[in-house]
Amino acid sequence: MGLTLTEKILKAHIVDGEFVKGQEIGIRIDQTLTQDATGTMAYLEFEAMGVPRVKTERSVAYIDHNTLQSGFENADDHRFIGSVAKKHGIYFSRPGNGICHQVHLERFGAPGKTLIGSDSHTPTGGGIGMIAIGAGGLDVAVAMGGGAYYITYPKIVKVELTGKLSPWVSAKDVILEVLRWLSVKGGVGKVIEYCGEGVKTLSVPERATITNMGAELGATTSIFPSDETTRQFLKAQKREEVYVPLSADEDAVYDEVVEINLSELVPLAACPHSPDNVKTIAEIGAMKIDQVCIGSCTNSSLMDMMKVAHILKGKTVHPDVSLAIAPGSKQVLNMLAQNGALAIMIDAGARILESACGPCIGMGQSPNSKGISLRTFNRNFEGRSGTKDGQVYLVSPELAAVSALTGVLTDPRTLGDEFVFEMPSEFVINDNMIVPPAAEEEMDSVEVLRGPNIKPFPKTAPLMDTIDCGCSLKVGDNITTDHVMPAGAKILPLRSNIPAISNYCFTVCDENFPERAKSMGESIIVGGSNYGQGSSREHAALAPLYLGVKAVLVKSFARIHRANLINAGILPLTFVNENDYDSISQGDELVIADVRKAVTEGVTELTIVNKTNGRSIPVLCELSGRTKDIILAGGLLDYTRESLK
Ligand code: MIC
Ligand code: SF4
Repeated sequence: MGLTLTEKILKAHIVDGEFVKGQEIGIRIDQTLTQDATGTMAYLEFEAMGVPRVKTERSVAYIDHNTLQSGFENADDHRFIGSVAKKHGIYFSRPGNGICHQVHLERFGAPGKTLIGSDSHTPTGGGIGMIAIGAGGLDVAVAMGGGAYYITYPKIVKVELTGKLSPWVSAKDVILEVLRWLSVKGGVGKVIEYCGEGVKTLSVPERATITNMGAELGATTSIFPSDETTRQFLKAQKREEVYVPLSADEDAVYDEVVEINLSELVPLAACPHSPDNVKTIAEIGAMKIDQVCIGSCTNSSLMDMMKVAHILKGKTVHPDVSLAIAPGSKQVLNMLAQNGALAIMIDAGARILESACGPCIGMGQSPNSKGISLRTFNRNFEGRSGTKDGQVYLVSPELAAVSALTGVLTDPRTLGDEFVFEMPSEFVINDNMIVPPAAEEEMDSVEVLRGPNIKPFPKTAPLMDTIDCGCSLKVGDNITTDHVMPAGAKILPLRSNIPAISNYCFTVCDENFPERAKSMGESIIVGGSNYGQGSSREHAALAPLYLGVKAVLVKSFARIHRANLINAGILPLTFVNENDYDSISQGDELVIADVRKAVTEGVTELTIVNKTNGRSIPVLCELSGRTKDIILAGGLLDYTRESLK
């Protein structure tokens, strides 16, 4: 029986477990990446493990999220990451060099390799045939130390692409179509593998847009084959030597198959406030807009930017619209500067931002009250833009650019003749903003520079014998990590300071949660389905840990967040009967008797007694050998320390 591409790469990397769907497997990790908002914690954790030098083939630390220095905090964090990277064998991409996923694709990614990154959009690397997965910082720290990364052996979905995109229909519309079909939870436990004749019609940046935003499906990752297009891209990046051709076998067997005819796609938009709330432009109509933001790791390649410049050429941004453009990397920005496209954008009235995440993570450019903002980004969760009632629509760069000119949502197909962008045969290459690590013999003399904002990892404790405490919060379905641990210019500088950032935990849902949880001492959170979707930020588990949360009981979890809870030593539980969600209210007193004994014995069905109303609620506690030991130890850090003894 033939193999899928995913299976081929996983098979070449498996170090623990067996190839059985739904079971946990450990894979060897070739490359890691971190960004600054998750990186400080990841490197503090790495230091705590006591491994002197990373054991991966390549590890890179990027600065791209917290690039607004409105106080000493972010600047201190950058210095810490730069120095820790130098000491421990990690390449350091300096602020200004670009968004981690864009730069990694350009300069480091390689087909057939495994990559984990402390950022949920790490699957961007799937655009060149990598198995690239988003993970919590602690998982990345363990991988840097040479440890395996554990995933549930995924179901593999084949998306057979046929046809060819029509003029002005974009790769963004492909992934929006997939989101419309699968929804934000439809990808959980799955790898999305793209195949078929249509693949050949898509360039590497287009493929990367699709795999990047596969994160919004909740998928483990997404992947394209590595083919002649991949080779050309790597050659133009002067890295042809890492190219290997890779594809699924003809007779590979998939768990699900779906066909998308690219020729039939039309321009789409994800409406507020979810990436799967997808409608056609015709359905939405000519809505008046206030802001347009072009960039983010999904759509900031040279190709995207050149299309935008073509549309803006000789025109002026509509007087009622603010247009911001952030090219994805120094390479992209440099090439735009050299070929004149940057001047076209400036001339049209675009506000050019530095090559970083910027508005995507609420770092500036928040829309006006109730403002309608078209963004080429990947997430439009409520409040993420920094404006609580901002209305964010996710669209293609083409659609964004033409609408910035007209002031209303505009179908880019009205632009007429197709613009064909030829991928360059040589990109401008200058890696002077990537600092290599110190040589092994100089490592010891490198001093790690720590600012006062950097506080140690919160205290953990082994799993209690019995959990007996109140429900400090009850929330509904599709809670994102932006709800649990909001981002934005005010809160992001506290990413290295768990005690301080905890004061913002869940404040989007309930301002009083942090105080209440603290005063309760220990507590349980109750939620609905797809709990913890979105970002990989482990702060969404570390803040609850700091606030005394012992267990989270929900209808279902998003993958990375569940892993982060386990890593933090918080017990993840799911309802056996979803209707039991209604039998717990905020403030109820809950008991899980002899929980430590049950987990030790591998019991998967536990009972929670609601002392307030007398109900007994069956719950699932599905932990495998390794995750069970992590929970018993009080989290991955304690578990790793114990296993290193
Ligand atoms: C995001 O897009 O939400 C982020 C910011 O990149 C996060 C990481 C973080 O919270 O630092 C992600 O996607 O993992
Ligand atoms: Fe940065 Fe936005 Fe991409 Fe997250 S989704 S890595 S914040 S650009």
